[in-house]
Amino acid sequence: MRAYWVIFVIGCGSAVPADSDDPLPARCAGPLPAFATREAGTLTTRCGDLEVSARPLAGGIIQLRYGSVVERSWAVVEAPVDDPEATLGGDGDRAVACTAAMTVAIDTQCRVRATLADGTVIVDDVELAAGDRLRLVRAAQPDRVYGLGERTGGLDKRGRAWTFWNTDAYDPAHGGWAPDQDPLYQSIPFAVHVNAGVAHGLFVDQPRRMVFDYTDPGRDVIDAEARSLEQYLIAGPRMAEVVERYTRLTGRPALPPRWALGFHQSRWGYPDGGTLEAIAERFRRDGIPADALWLDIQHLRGFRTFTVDDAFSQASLDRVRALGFKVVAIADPGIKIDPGYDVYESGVAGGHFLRDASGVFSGTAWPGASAFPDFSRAATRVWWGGHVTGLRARGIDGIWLDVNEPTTFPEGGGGNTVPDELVVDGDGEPTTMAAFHNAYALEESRATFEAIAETGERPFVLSRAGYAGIQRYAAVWTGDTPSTWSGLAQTLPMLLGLGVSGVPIVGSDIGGYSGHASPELYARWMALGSISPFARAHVTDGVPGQEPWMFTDEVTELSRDLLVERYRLLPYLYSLADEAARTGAPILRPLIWEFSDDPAVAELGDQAMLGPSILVAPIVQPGTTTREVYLPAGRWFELHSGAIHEGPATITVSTTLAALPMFVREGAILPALEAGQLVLDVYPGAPSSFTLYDDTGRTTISLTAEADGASVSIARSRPSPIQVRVHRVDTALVGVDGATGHAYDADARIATATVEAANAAVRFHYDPAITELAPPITVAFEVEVPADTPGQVFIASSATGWTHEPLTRVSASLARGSLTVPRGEWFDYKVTRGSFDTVEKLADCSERANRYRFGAPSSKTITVATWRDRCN
Ligand code: MIG
Repeated sequence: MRAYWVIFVIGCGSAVPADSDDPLPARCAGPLPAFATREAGTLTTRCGDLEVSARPLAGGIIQLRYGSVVERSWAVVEAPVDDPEATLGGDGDRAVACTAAMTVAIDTQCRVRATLADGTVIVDDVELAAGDRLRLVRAAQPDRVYGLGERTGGLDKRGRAWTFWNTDAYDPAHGGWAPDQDPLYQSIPFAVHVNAGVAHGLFVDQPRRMVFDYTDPGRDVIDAEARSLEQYLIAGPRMAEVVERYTRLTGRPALPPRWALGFHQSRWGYPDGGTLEAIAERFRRDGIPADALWLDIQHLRGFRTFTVDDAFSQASLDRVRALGFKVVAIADPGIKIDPGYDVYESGVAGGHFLRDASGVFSGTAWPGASAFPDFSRAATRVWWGGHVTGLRARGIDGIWLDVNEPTTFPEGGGGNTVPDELVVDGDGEPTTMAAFHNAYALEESRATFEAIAETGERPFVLSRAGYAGIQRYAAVWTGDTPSTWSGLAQTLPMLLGLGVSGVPIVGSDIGGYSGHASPELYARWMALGSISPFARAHVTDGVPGQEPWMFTDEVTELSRDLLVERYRLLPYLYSLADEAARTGAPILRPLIWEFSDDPAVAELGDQAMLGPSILVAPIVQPGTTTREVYLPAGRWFELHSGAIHEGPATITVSTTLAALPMFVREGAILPALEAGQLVLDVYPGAPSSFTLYDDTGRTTISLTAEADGASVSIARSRPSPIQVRVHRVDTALVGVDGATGHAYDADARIATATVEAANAAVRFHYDPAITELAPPITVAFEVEVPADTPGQVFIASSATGWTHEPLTRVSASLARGSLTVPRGEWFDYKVTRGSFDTVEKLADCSERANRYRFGAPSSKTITVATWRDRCN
């Protein structure tokens, strides 16, 4: 395909259009200019060969089309409805479309100028070039650009050109994608532009090769290998509204089954069922929570998709499931060309594969010569779906769609794809792979999702590649992120960008894909993973596994703690997934999503909000002992201890290897699960509410601070016990109305009440005055010692200036006691018998690194191996 370059050009060079200072169209009521026509709700203008039209849609969106070729959309699910309030007309020599939110004016040269109701210019065409490709140069660059799907770089996407072309981004030099590599696997041509805190969206629905270029500060360029561009201008004013509208257009995110939000363990590839069983048993034995084990291409018979090698017996998979694990299996699109293999044969018989002049197109994938299904064809999606349900019937719970750019391996390595000129069905409107490429994985995901949904189950599909709308069917992971600090640091902004792009269920390979992560890197990655919507450890083949116990005891233990905490918060995460499914809001969001008026967070990409209420500040740099955390305006409570910080403030927190700084925003309502019981941690402030979701339905919880306490109301359809915990209550609890019981913990500074009724109004009475932001707290110790340990046992800690504080010996091998330490801070300690001459040592008598703990209510049993005076 040769691109004819520029049939039609107007405007030129860098000249700023003469009308850039023209007043906004005063009205839309004037007569239509001669170059424009109006048909139903669409305004169409013509300039030479080019046609540009504007169609206001109900719900704060204006659809713009450049070019007259109308191609079917793979992204848009909502049949467009004209905006009944819109007016179409003329304003002098411009054709105008006016809506409550936006105005579009098109001049005699078909240049579009769009403004928001507040007068902000959001589209200002200065140059259009159309032909076999389309190039738009626009002035009025937004202050900030967010989203654009899966991208390297910072949160704000200005300053670079971004390519939309799904790519197997593997670079052998890095063992994954290279720092700053572009494009990666997903193409989501949706940006949230922000001007002076006001957000609007631009979605260009074109799956062909395309570039958004933001490198020139004065002008944006959209350059597509397409004869037409369908665009949607989406009104805000907040990011939440833009993404709500965008996901109404392209489909709301699928709600995954609850287990999908648990922890997942994967590697390329567990060799047999026995290994899988051993991994499953180890998780249970070590008390590390996990919900799913993954089968990479090793489980296939000779890389044949939808087969399971004999090494993975049904009995073995059943035993894994009996231990409470789900099993997710990979399904690659490259189908081995192999007469005798039923998937290939039925694919040929049904005409399901892409074809070239010589017959079924053959490309090289893992099985060698492979055929590729045409997922743009309804019958092919049904055929694929039949194989998916076949796997499901064999006990595979979820499907992992990999290499679906689709990847082919050319001679010499490096990811390539099938030829652009192959013809595809296009659901009865034939086109080519050039037009379908970026949507290939979307339709593969659709086929997979719909087949499982058909069985009545809620599907879980993970897809590497995708296009706008992928959120309807699949979770997304960031592909082959190298196991490097740079890989880790680029991950959080990438997850945030995906979230803003309407894809809420996102994660990265915990530990990185290339492998050999250091214990420190793995620990930090586990912390980020533990707050990622999708949390899966994975690694390439031929390197050590990245199970939590493959590093040091310290890393095993902190991984367990991080995952236990994730599981404690699962009711919150699950509710956020429900919110995402209802509104499109990301689970992990940039701070700018919540604090659009705070310029300090506009580019903040190393912190995030987990839902509306928890600020997280993972550590993504090596050798970190402290990190700065920015807290926007308002009151913040350190999650575990209740220590208070008044924002706006930049605080410095210490970062032991186990640290994952998390702060709760005033007004928060956090559902959690503790010992099988539902708990609501509430932080009264301005009236707030939260919708709790579980598989029985939704519960609406409202919270208000009162002059003498707090009110909590709970509205749900059936009764069951809930514990409500109010943070913070610094002086005694006077009483609680509307609960079956209540208690006050003076050290934790928490008031607790138990509620049983379906609909409850609980009133806590206490003096809400905060006496001290972070009063000291008492932490309990339980120390197991060798039974023949003589005398008393002590704790020496940095919190008390390394003096030796006695515990009570409750039995020969157990001592208990407590220490008063700074609330919400880490401290170091060691166990002694009263002096450093008797300090604890490791079993091999080597010096033990300091133990550390956090100043928060918690209990932990530790074990002393031996003592210094026993080692010689
Ligand atoms: O060509 O299935 O990103 O997660 O382990 C590599 C093997 C194919 C790439 C995926 C990776 C997976 C690997 N796959």
